[in-house]
Amino acid sequence: MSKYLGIDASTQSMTALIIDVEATPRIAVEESVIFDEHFGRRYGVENGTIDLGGGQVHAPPLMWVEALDLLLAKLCDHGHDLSRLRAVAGSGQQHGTVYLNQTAAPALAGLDPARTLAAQLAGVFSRATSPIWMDTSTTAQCRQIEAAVGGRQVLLQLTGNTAFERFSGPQIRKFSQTDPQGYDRTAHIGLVSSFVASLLAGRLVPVDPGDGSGTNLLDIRRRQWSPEALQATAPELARRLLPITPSTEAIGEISPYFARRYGFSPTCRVFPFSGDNPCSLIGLGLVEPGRVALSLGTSDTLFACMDQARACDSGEGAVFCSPDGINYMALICFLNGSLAREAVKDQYSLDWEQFAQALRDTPPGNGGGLMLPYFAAEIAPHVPEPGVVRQDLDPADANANVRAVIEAQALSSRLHSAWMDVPVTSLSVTGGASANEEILRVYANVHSCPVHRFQTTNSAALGAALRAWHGCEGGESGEPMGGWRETVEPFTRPQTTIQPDPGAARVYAKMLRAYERLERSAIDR
Ligand code: XUL
Repeated sequence: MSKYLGIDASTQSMTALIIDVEATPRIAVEESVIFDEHFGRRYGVENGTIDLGGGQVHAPPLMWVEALDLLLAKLCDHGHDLSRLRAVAGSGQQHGTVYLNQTAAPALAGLDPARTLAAQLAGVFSRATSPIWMDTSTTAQCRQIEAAVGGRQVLLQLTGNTAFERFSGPQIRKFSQTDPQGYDRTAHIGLVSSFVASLLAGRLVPVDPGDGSGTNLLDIRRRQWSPEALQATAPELARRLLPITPSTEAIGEISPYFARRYGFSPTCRVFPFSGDNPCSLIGLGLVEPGRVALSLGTSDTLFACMDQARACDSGEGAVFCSPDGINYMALICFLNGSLAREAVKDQYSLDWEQFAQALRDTPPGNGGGLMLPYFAAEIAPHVPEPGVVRQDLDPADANANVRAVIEAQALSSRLHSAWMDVPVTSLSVTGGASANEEILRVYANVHSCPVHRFQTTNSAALGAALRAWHGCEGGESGEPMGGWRETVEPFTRPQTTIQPDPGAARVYAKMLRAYERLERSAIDR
């Protein structure tokens, strides 16, 4: 058996990617389920999420359950033989928490292949909706947790991160405070990643250090839950969290439900799921310190591989464990990613081709026109309330506004990644918007470096599939027989490279300061 499956449970969709390593290693299959298309009305989601107001953004975990059945049924309908899969691993949107009652474990263990997952699992949740990474409603809980561990610096040193609104710990604390009965009914708390892995394994699966480091609960150097952070977050949290499991070790075999219903081999192994960004780190081949990547998805993230957990003092950047089991990753997350691009596209009634044409028709620097694209509250820089700011930019000029939103995103990615202290000599790009070459040209010029694009824009699902392959190649001691470099190399050869234009790069070097001043004045205000 030479095929490996990666599943990415992201904000707006669930994707399956199969690699075949039999002869020349290659991507054999990519298939997605878009949540709004299938579940929009029934679950009341828009862009895969439910806006509950006051900065609260949730998603229904039962929708993810249904999406998994649908995704696997689609693979079978399209003639893909799942019995050839040797192992599966996955990735999930980071930070989102899933709250399960005591019926979850027996329900997972007794799944009947004649019925859907959703029909059998609708009753396992102690909270109907899961707060996700776009939720900004927990500022009070962030400060309380920092104070309870002995201060912001103590939490930073311990977990690698200051408290962030979207991280799981502050979200769990808020739930325990605002719905104590619901919290009492909660027997287990998982992340999106560990929850989807639990469905596949037919039992509750622990969190891996990659995704665990996005909780404010993990001792980042020991790669274990931190008793102090758990204590500071919510009552009796330790008994609600399963112990952390290493990212590189299989957690068991696939549940008989999937073997009987979709034809998986009963010996197909399941590896822990990790976060989408940590899996993208692998899927883009960042398995040694020094290289930098950019993901243009629902959120935009810029990240780098590091050999040490170097924390960000300003509280803007995050540090996670790499699921390679060795390294760490530095990450900066911009909430106004594709949602901001789409907002501008829709405001001027453009399609994506017209959006790209607008970039072709306008000059680098936009004649001095600037935009702060805070269509929603922003993570980096920390902007708690939405509000778009325009400077020397005519709101009626569609082309200039298109250029302004992309230039703002690219300039901001340069400004806010300085703390990583990793020289950006090239950018490996992924995510839906990386299909747009004009957008990438702006990034190449702003960062004054080549931008590489790869065979797939689904690097998180690819990274998950590569993790499954690498895990199966491990010897009995758990030591990988082939190194990570050999695993990722065949899949991470650039397909296109966009070189920077020196003239445009000079324009942006100047513009960066003007953008920084505008950003600062808006934040101070
Ligand atoms: C990273 C973050 C987002 C989510 C959604 O910290 O919040 O990138 O992982 O993809």
